[in-house]
Amino acid sequence: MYLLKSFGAASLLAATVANAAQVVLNWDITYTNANPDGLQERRVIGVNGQWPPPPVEATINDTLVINVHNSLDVPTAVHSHGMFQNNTAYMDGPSMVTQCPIPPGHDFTYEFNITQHGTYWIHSHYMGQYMDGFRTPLILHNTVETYQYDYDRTVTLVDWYHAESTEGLATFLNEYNPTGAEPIPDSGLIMDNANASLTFTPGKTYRLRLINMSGFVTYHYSIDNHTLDVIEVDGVEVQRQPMDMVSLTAAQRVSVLVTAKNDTSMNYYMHADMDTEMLDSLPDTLQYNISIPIFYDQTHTNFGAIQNIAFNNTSFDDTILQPVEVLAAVEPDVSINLEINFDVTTDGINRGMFNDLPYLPPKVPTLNTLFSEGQYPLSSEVYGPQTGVHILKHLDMVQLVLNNKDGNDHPFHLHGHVFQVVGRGDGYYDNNSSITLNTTNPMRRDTIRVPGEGYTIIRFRADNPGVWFFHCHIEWHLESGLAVTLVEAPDVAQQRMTLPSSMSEMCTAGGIPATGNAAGKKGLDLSGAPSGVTLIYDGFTARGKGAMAGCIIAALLGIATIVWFAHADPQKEARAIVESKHMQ
Ligand code: CU1
Ligand code: CU1
Ligand code: CU1
Ligand code: CU1
Repeated sequence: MYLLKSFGAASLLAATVANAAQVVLNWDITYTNANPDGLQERRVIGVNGQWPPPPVEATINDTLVINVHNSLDVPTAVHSHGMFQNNTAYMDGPSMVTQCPIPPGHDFTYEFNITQHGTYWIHSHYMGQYMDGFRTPLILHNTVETYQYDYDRTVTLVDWYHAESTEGLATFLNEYNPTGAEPIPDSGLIMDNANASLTFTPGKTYRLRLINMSGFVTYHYSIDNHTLDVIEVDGVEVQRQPMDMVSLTAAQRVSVLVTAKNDTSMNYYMHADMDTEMLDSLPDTLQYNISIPIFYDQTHTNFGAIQNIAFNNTSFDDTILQPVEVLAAVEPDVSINLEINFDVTTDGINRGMFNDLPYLPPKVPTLNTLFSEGQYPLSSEVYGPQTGVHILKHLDMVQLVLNNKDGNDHPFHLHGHVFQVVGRGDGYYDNNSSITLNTTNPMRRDTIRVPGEGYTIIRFRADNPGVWFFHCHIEWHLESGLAVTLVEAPDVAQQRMTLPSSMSEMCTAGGIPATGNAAGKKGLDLSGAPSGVTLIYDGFTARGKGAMAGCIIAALLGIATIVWFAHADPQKEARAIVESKHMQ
């Protein structure tokens, strides 16, 4: 170090480069079996025969290389959640957005520079596959961390299903589920295990990196009798903010500093409580509040009193957090209103959608279309009628107004960016709303809770040319269509990037066209592009239509019941008629 210093700035630069490592992971994606809740063994998706997949650690300026071999019998795709992927948009991972999925038996290498630090995660971005276990923390260290702490621990939270995600999707995206009731998890897990624990050394400070890797539920997190000092959300460092509890929607991360007591006479519990408001039914078999011990002293079982803090989904207001790196919000150049709702569509399925149009994946990945249909760099038609494409101009300040007409909260995630959250509240936001926005130094993050029948306003600079998915991170909702595609500065993307040839080879291997518009054709011939899954009746409100579809199906079920009863036992016919009337 002394030697280097004496050589001056040039050598320091050399030293920085020399420190930047290549972190190479060889991942064979495999099925294996696991029983993490101790209730039921099931097939899971792991890495190199292991489950859970290994956590990934790297340091800013490193290069991350993930050599993937797909040993599953279905395609896969790997997303590093929260990475900006500046100039490597094609390494982002979402299937049919920035790449063709990796076919069974095929290899693909993800390689990108780590330009960020903080808490992230890596997960499958192919259908609901990450709920089958293909998800793991991605911890990125800074060269010198802003906050001081003695120990760094990762605490993952997940919802756990005994049924495979394809089974859950088949039940959820089904005409017999007109209200869109989501599959209810069977368990909750802290650190992928029903019997995990942590150990605290007295007086030491712990950075706990909380990651909600769930497919569905929001968790409220607390530790009895300990304060949580929030220092990071979604990779953005914030001014130290003491809290009794923090909430994390699916895909959110929060780092907290916790200082251990100078007393080993008591051990304490940490708690992760599911936000039950989002569950359509509350089975007795599900343990909603999960707790694991933090041991100060493993030789005794004296536990500090369990604090019964009453949490709900508004107990933790993340919008009060202030990023360490101050950035004021500026007036947007463009504002896009995105209405969120759920409704039964022409295919008989209750779907989530933006602006009355559910997302349908195109026949060619949108990024491939961007590169191959270069003559239409600033028109959205080539991307297809139902990919929800919005073209963003390079360097515009973009505002998304998220108006949630659904009664439930939804966690919205933007790929390739963090955004500023300048407003959030109840009701519908429009130009006439007299709301004072927070423009001083608003919180930035990559996944935000949008309240039920409320709004959230986010802003970001369109400084990252590429194709970025924006969607609800509840896997059931994403798969039903609650997504749009932001095609950002396509003209600049074409100048700056070239798709690696391995990407077209992968499309060909999977029988997917590597070039062309959303229909796999040239120019503006979009015949055959996925479309036509739309709202059913005009003139009804969304809520009315959902209720109407529910009534029709209830009536059909009622009639079926009458027929069945009549055949099975004529004496029950009268009762069946009464029941069918009740259902209507
Ligand atoms: Cu992401
Ligand atoms: Cu994600
Ligand atoms: Cu959602
Ligand atoms: Cu995504």
